[in-house]
Amino acid sequence: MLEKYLDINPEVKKALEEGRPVVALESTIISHGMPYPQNVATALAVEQIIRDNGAVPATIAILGGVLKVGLTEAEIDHLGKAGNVIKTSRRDIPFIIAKKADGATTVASTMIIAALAGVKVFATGGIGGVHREAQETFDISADLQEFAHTNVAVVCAGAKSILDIGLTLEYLETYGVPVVGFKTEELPAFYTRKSGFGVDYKVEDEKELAEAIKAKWDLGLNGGVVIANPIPEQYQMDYDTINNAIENALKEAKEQGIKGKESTPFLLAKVKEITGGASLDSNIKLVFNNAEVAAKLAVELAKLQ
Ligand code: PSU
Ligand code: MN
Repeated sequence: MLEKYLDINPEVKKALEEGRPVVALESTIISHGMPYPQNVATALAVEQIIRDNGAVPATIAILGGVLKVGLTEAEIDHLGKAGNVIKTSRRDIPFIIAKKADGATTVASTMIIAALAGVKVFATGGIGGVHREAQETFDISADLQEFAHTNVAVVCAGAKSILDIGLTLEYLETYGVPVVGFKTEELPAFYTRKSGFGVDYKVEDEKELAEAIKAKWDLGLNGGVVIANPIPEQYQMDYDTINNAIENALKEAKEQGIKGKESTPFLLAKVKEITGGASLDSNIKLVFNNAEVAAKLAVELAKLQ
């Protein structure tokens, strides 16, 4: 039945059958998170980093209504260029299938498709969360509910301050989602290493992380894990520069009445524009850093199976 919907590329399929490490990657970051051509160059470089660290990359998207696990270079290029690829979260998946459309998967839908394929580890830049003023707007990313249910470990660079980081952490706590700091006690804030918020647990290496994740799922404690990996020191942005840019982006979004699924892509593009591209450079570097940790985590998890 699943085969009707799911197309796992031969290399990924073989790795999964042999119990070798695989790392999932999302595609909204390609279509809506970064401009062309940096989006495509980044996606391809991330795949290479995953290979260099001993795992097989599986970029996930929906193409012509088929759930794809593992894309070709041409398919990644198409997602990066197309401009009409639909941002696809949990609610959208069945309709993108029925319409035989192209969908770029968010963290939530990438987790769903990764879990269907049996991929346990996923690397990205930033996850969605509880937006500022969510008390009024109810804007809470579907990513958070996915973490509550779906067994995939996601390496990210913490929560961006376009979000309300405190409320995002409260939400995750309520749903039993561990927020783990990779070699840090402080939750990183994407462009910067510091946020002023702590993590639930600091882990020292990928092996300890793999042991905790295995124990969680062995015990039937279903759901994802947020692994917060700080941007390398040399690439982090100046705290005030980035926060001013975010404040201005939020103000503009409010003035223009941006809401729903448009909100996150709008804010990311605005922040990039305001910082003159510096935020894009940081964004690319932190994704590379996350890919490396995710690959090493997948290697450690494979050893424990
Ligand atoms: N944060 C980023 N870059 C991104 C996203 C978030 O720094 O590309 C994307 C991810 O795909 C994430 C999605 O799952 O935005 C969240 O969108 P929303 O807030 O509409 O759920
Ligand atoms: Mn939202």
